[in-house]
Amino acid sequence: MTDFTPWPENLAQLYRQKGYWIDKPLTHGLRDRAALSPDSTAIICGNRAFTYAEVDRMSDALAGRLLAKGVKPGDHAVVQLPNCAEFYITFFALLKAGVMPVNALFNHRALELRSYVEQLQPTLLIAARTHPLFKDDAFASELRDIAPTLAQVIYLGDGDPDQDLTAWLTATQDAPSLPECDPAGVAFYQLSGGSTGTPKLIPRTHNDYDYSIRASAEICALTPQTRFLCALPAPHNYVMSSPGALGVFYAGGTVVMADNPDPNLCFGIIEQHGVTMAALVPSAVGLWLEAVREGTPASKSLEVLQVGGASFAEALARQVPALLGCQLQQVFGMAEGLVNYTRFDDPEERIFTTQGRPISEDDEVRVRNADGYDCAVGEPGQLWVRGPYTFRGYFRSPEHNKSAFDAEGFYFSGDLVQRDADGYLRVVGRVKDQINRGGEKIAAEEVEGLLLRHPEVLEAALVAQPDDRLGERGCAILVTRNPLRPVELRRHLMGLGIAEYKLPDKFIFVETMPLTAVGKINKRVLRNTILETQ
Ligand code: AMP
Ligand code: DBH
Repeated sequence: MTDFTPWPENLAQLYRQKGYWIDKPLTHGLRDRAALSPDSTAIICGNRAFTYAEVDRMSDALAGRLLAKGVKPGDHAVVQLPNCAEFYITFFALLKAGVMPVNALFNHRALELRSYVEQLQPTLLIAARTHPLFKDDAFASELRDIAPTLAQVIYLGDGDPDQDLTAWLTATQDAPSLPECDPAGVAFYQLSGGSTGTPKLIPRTHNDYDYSIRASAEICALTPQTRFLCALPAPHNYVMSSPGALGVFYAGGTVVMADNPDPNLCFGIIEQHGVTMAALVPSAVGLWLEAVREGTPASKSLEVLQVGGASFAEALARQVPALLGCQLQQVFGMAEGLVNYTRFDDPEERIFTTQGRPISEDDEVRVRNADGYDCAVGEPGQLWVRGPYTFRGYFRSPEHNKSAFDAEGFYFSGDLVQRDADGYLRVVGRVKDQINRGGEKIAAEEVEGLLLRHPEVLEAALVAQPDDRLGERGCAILVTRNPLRPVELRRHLMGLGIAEYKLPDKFIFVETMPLTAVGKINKRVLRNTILETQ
């Protein structure tokens, strides 16, 4: 079972030749900025501000102390922090120490964390005392049973300086000696929205991720004057790298943190800190537009609003410049790699009606019909892609990799797209068994598996139901032995430790499931008949 599937040598060579892969550690942007403009503000987090020099020094300190405590280059870490400056400082520290983290979302619960710990067998866990699972030490001990390797646990907000993250960030010595980095190797694991029973991990290398960040920073015209609002969960690939916080650090700008995208919170932060750019999912844009319609003045400083993560209705897209007084940029990306942007000099029509075109001229995008043949321009088909920052295999998932990739290493994202003559894509549907709930992805199979663990549940299917606010919501359709109440099923799922956003919004009970010719539950029929009538 491979941890990481490398690109074939001929392509790796091409990517270096073209200057995409520059064989530098992913921390080089921060290092360069700390040298060039040490006193510029890198992060604003509540009433705290951190300069580039401070972020660099604090991440050095943490890296040095971790290594001194026996954490080794090549080790894995599981990190779960809220949206705060420490999230980035910790990320840089781990990369500097050669430790490969996965950054769990803050709304992940026991089930997700157990899975990451089980898969990665980390030596290090960094979590927050404000998270319900980490109020005391019980869950960390449970995780130690799953991964006996887990020797070091540090908490944000712990009373004991020996295990308090903030204390570990304070330099006690001069710059520590740090290990050499292999830029062709894995930097960290990104989370996949997934469509299978267990959450899949995506190995991202220094070279590939760094390229996507540099190129994104250029496409999005970031400068040291950029003030970027990070109001989506910080570990999300979108706000990390498209161009996200890492793009902003590379360009020497400022990342302004917000807990969530609520306009009541964000409009004030934007005003206070002169935010110039924000990244949102469509459901949040809906709330921002509504706030302005109801009389809240739009921000004067905001120049660009990025929208991505889920389908964005054209009617809403058209309202963005008029109501929010800024440019719209549509972003269609995936933690697995490929990212598309509309460009600032595109005609408005294109910005309103497409999800952009790929970052790189060497992103090889194929739109294929169900038989595997290339589609004509404009014809909807399956999106397959390979390129300089699209991964080549999930972490230790040989079976799944067989179906996710073709023989030439093209990755099938599960999206249905239309491509125009200029390479601009429009996302028109999906074949993966996933619910996109306001940008939060839910793998149907995972929730179905958990529902089936209830003794009264005989059959279970999770399907997407259109929703005005979220775009889609999850609807569980069930055959049960005896009548059950939704509250019992919710309690059952929460008892298994599932993240709350994965809970079905609705439960429907049926006598029998419609089946396909081969005897699988026919979700198309469920969607078209049962949901239509509810
Ligand atoms: P993930 O696997 O969690 O990184 O999610 C990536 C998926 O989100 C893509 O494969 C799409 O299904 C969806 N997605 C991302 N951006 C957009 C967008 N702008 N429009 C429609 N779907 C999107
Ligand atoms: O939804 C996503 O995963 C996503 C959206 C926009 C993404 O990973 C990205 C940009 O990089």
